[in-house]
Amino acid sequence: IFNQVELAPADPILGLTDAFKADPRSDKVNLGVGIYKDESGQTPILKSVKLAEQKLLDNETSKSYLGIDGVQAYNSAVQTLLFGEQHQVLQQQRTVTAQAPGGTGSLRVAAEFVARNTDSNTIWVSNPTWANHNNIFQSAQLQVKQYRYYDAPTHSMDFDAMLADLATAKAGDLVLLHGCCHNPTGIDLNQSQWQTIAELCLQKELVPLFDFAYQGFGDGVEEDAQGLRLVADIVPELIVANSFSKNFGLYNERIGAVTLVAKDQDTAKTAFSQVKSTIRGNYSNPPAHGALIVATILGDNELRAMWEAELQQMRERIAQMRVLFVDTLKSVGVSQDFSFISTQNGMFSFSGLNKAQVERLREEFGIYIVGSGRISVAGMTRDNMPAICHAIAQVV
Ligand code: PLP
Ligand code: TYF
Repeated sequence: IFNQVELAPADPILGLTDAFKADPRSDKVNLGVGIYKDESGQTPILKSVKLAEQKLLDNETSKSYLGIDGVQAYNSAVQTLLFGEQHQVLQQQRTVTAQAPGGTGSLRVAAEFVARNTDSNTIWVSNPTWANHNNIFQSAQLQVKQYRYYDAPTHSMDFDAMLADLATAKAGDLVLLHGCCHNPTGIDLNQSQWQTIAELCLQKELVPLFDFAYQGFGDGVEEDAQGLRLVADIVPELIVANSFSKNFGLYNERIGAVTLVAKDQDTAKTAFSQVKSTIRGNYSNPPAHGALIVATILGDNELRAMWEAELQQMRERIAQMRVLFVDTLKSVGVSQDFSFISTQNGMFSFSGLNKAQVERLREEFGIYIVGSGRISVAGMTRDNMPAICHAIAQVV
């Protein structure tokens, strides 16, 4: 039967990493995949994570299975991180959370839960969005539609177009929203836009699905959750798929969670039974290590403060690289305006570089950028910045 199988296309981002690894040039730079690098170009284990792991290693007594929904202390820590201590959706006990393998696993569980248990079969995603969204949702039998989001000529959000497209959605449709640090554009909704989207969802009975993979990489842990919290104040039902790959640097531990907010406690409980059924049919129950790390850090004042400081350091380094990038481009004589990059959020910016320019950067200079022109600013350092900017000066 295997001879009937057709070759799958490579992931546009992870495929680029393979090409990067195979490149023999020693001065190559990977600005493709969204992985945080420190000033020396490494992706370090956070100190708070190492300390938590040591604690776990010293104290663990069993490797017995977790429950289907994972570590309880983790799930409640996730809820507090998402909504804050006081939010009505927690006080009214209409929020349920299951640990899941990374943001990707959380999105997949959420999508499959919806597809199998409700009349909803359509999800709206921004154009552009993270390439894997299509793949995940289609694998879960959802139909994917796009809403306009980005205005390329002005490097800014086209909010009117977003509203116009979502106005054509039908009751029960899901709307994927990036909680913060939109991937790939780095452009987020402001508070009044969040309010407008929340009211539209309420009025048209659309269900927001938040993909929250970068909490703390925009303005701060609490600040980045303002959009989610505001929407949760207004709509009766929503879903969150969050990830700790980036903000705890736990990429290969595969740790995230799927959270449902329902209109009341009973509905939440019943829905959760089906979320667990979905998990059972996929991987039965999640791996423990990542969840125990996160729960240990968030449950310990000292470790939590250490983590927040480390996260702040990552966030501030990226912000510095944005400014340095714009300044260095100017100083090497690039007249094209790239100033918009310094005001965007998170790891990514849409550079506006076209396919041919991206190709030349890779072939002639060993600088790897996603074909769309998306740059992972988190891969820039003071050391590689001059080479990056000189190369861009050659291709624009
Ligand atoms: N959603 C977005 C927007 C992302 O950029 C990523 C990146 O990895 C994910 C989800 C997936 O997260 P994870 O690696 O935890 O599966
Ligand atoms: O967008 C990125 O670069 C990150 C990492 O299939 C990533 O989100 C990229 C592709 C993929 C999984 C993770």
